[in-house]
Amino acid sequence: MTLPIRPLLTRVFLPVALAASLLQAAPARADEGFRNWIAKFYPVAAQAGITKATYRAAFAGVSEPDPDVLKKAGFQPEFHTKVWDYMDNHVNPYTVRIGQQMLKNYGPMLNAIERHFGVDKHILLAIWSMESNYGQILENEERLHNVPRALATLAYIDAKRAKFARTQLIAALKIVQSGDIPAQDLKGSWAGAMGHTQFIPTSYLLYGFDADGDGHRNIWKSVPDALATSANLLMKNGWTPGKTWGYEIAVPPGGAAYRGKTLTIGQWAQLGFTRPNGKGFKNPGERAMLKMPAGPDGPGFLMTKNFFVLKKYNAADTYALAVGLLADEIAGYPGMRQAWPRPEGSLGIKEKFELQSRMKELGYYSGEIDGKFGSGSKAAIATIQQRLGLQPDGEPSMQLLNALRQ
Ligand SMILES: [Ca+2]
Repeated sequence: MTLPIRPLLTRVFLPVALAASLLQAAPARADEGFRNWIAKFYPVAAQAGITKATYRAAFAGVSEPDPDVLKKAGFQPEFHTKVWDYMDNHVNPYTVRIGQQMLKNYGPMLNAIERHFGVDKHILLAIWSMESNYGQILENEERLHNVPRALATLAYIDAKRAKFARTQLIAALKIVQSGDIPAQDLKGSWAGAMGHTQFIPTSYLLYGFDADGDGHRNIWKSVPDALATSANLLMKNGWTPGKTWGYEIAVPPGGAAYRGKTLTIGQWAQLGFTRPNGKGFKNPGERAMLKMPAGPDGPGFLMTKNFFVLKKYNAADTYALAVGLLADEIAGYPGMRQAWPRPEGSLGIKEKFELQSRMKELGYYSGEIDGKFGSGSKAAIATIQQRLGLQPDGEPSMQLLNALRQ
């Protein structure tokens, strides 16, 4: 499956422009409306047991909607990216190397969490990487939002997300009231995902876990608390200890017709599905679903129960697959054997690292060399494309890399 791609301009700049024009249209009235919204929401919060003192603390100094939330509502990157680009962004030499470093740094703690919850520590490291780049995004103050303000903004301006935002806001207020974290430290993404493992407030209330024993469930500052909270979520949603998430498989001719079907591993083997690493299957009685995330011409995977537990974290197949593949590589297994069906002229992961290094050498790019093409890399590419007289779509390509090699 090739996920729908929209041109960069509508993806990034249009919502910004729209949001900006909305703000410019009537800033004073918008602020007043927002303050009224906060005042009117208090009785709803009070019904959920939120005290006036908690409410005041949560909204101290908040008088305007969060402008960044206005910009970002309406833009969800995961749904606009091709599967191989998504995998490159998340499963690459950088994320594997840092994961293995963290495995060393936090070895005893990870072993303790794995023993307590029965959840594979490499899976927890992969989730940590996926969610916050091993905590790195938490160091970027610009990306951290006051969670009650962000959620109130969403509830106020975004009709589609209002129900979600109101529910999360109540949960966020309960977190403030619990004393686990001071109100001014309740930071998260524009949509309320918080801490090292990016829990939304309702999930935090369900699964938050104090692993370092200081009496607080602190997923913002405590790596043990954050990873134990993820392990708790997976355990409570049915993670089977000691089992994998699935297997990469070579699909026999005609096998793609079975996409989405669930059979036992033994039945798949009888149909001619094999492991590209040449190993046999364990657990022939285990049931598994055939997934081919890049379509009938791409590699296949047999997904076992734990894959579907990973989807409790994020419902996208590509997310759960990236967690599984990254966990395997952090654990020291070789990566995928089969190639994604990339169109001719597009870049593989090695070329992406090279392109970033060259852009950095030439002064177009100042970010991390991580193979990840986020907005910084894409803006740099568009600038170079413009200089070279190419279509400035911001997409990395062989044409661009060759131009920079000269
Ligand atoms: Ca703690």
